[in-house]
Parts: sequence; C-alpha cells; structure tokens
Amino acid sequence: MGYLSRTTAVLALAPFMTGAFIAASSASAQMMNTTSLQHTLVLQDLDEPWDMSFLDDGTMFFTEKCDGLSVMLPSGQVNSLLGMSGAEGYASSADDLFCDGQAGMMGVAVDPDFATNRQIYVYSTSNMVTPHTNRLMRMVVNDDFSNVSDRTDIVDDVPYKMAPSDHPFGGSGAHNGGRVRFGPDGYIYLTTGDTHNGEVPQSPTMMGSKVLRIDRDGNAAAENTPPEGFDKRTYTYGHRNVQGIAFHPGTGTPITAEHGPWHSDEITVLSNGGNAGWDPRPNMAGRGDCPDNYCGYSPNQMDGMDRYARAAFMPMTDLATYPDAMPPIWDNNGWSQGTSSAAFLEGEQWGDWNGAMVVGIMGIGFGGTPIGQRIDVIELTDEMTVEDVTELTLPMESGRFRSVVFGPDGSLYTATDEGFIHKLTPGN
Ligand SMILES: [Ca+2]
Repeated sequence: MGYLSRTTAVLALAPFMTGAFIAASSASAQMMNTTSLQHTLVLQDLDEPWDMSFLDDGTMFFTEKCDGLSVMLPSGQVNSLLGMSGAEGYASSADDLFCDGQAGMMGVAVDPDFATNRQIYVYSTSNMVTPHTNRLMRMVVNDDFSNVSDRTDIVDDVPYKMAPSDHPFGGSGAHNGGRVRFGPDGYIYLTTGDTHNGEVPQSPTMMGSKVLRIDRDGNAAAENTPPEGFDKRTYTYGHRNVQGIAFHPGTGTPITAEHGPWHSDEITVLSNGGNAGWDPRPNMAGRGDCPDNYCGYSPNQMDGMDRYARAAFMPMTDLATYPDAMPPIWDNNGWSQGTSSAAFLEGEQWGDWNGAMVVGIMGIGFGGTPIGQRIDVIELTDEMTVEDVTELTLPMESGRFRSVVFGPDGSLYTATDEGFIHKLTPGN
C-alpha cells in the first residue's frame, strides 16, 4: 500500500470524551443489550495490521506485518514512523527488519509511563544476525509523534525459522508468537512460538515457546520462578504459538490464547514458572520419528483421524508426560481455528460482559471459505473457569481477526489480515 492511503483515516478519533461516555452508559446499563454493537471503520487499506496499542487520549500506534510502525493521532492523522526493509514513506527505516511467512513486525505496546518516558516496544523479525531472530525493540517517540529514535533491542534472541521444511505448512518464518503487553505488575510480557523446532518448547535456554516476563531493559523479572536451569526471563514455557495474552481485570492473572495444530486451540491461565505441556519432539509419548524431528503436525488431518484422536496422539497439553502442566480452561471444542489474540471488556457499557474475555479467531480454510472467523466472548467464573462462550454478532463483515485490543474509550478494536481496523461499541 502507498503512503497516501495510509494517511487517509476513515475515522477521526477526536471525540474521545471517555468520562462522558462512561457516565451515559452507566445510566442505561440496565437496558443495554450487549449483543448489539455499533461499528466504526477506523482504518482500511492497511497491509496485514498485526497489533495496536493506545494512549489514554485515543492515540493509536499500530503495526503492519511487512511495512512497519505507524501512529494514528486523535485528529485522525496517520504518521508513518518506522519502516521495515523495502517500505517507503516512513520517517525512519530499519533495514534489518523484514517479513517472511508468518514473521514480520508483530506486537506493539506503549509504556504505562509514556507521558514521562515516551517509550514504545515493538516485536519484529530481524536479519541483523544469522540465524535471524525475533527481537523486542524499545524506542522513544518524539514530541509531535512524527518519528521514533533511540532503538534499543532489549530482547534479541527469540528463535526464527530460517528454512522451509518437509512437514505440512513447513514455510520459513513460522510460529513466532508475537504479542507484547504490559502486565498490571509493571512488567513486559512477550509471547513466543516454537518455530517448528521440536527442541524449543521444553528447552530451558531457547526463548521460543515461552512467555517472557521482563523489565523495560529486557532483564528477567526478579519474581520469575522458572525451573532450575531455565533462562530467568521465562515466566511460562512449553507453549506452541501464543499470539494472545491478556490480564484478568480482577486478579491481574495473565491468560494466553494460542493456536492448536489440527486440533485444540487453547486458553490457559498462567502460573509463574508453569509448563504449558507442548512437546513435539520425536519419540515422546509413544510417537515415533517425525519429519524434520518435529511431531507437531503428526498425524496430520490427511490421516483421517478426528480431532480427538489427533489430540490424543500429539496433545497441546501433555498431562501424561507432564502431570503438573497448566491445563487449558478452554480448547475451542477440540478445533484449531486460529485463536490469535485476547483482551478483556471493561465497563458497565458492556452489561453482563463487563469483565469478560474476548478472543479473536482468524478461521481456517484450505482453498475455500474460511471456517470459524469470529470474536468469542468468554465469561469466566471467579475461579477462572469458563462459564459461558458467546460468539459476537458482528455488525460488519468477518475477517481474519489478528488482534483484539480494548480501547481507552471503552470500545473494542480489532485488526484483520484483510487490512482493516474496526471499532466495536456496545449499544444500538
Ligand atoms: Ca498447553
């Protein structure tokens, strides 16, 4: 896409009167029908928007997988800040940042202390070293939001898949995780993926298949309690490919959403130092040799097994081998449909869904109409079990919901691979 269309905001976010909005909503909360949503198209013609992060005034930073980092100001003006290799029209460029397959520029998070430190954090694939890696970069946004500077790579060693492989869906750049969020504890949580490498998930030192909990310099959170011998940045390990993390508004507990392989997308309540139980190494749990020493797609769907048989053969959470692993609280009824991101709805304007989790699902399909594209509302009990799951009735066309982010105006924002950023606001 070109620079000009990028600067054409569909919606000006100017009327960000959060206080007034909440007050008006409170008065009518009793009558609110939470299944009714207003739709606003925020941006379109983007190139695979991957994530957004907001300031309180509605300023929205967003990434595009193969282009870079931009910001949309409350006036609606869009400034292109940091371009990747080959991208044009950006104030700054970083030629080591590139995209390939699922890899590219992914998560973005503004610092909770942005008002004083102007810091922003962006996760992207980089070819600065070989083998290439995924990196978490800290940057400073200038006063008028027209540029970024002072890039510091605070995490530079998340694995990246260099070469295609033989197993189904074996492209390079696979399974990078990619979500970056500040927790209520003030630490950065970074989710990573297994890069189709069977050794990564249970590895104590390779930082794929993990949720890292780190400070603003990339150092391990002092409170992390991974097993003996693990890299201290590890908060949890043994994941497959986590693209969603959100924090329960009541307890602050981190909860992940991750993709399953032919079966079992998972929502998991994390515990410090916990094992998510994914171990696709050959010769584990009764499995034999597998292509590329990676059993993550074995057996594949062509074998005629149903999803439960596949789950039994290559479980997303291998409780037989790892009885203390963190069990999922939801597995998408055994289906794999691409659970990409998670957020919590907050505020009385959401009625019964105040405090509920939402999960963006990209859908899956092979040459036909994708199946399962939706946003689910997952209501949790106080014990963090799933009470109810409701599919949002969308007031716009569906899509590959890559990102769901709760906005400072009390609305839910979602980005789709098709190039849109939508805003969903409760009410008629
Ligand atoms: Ca798991």
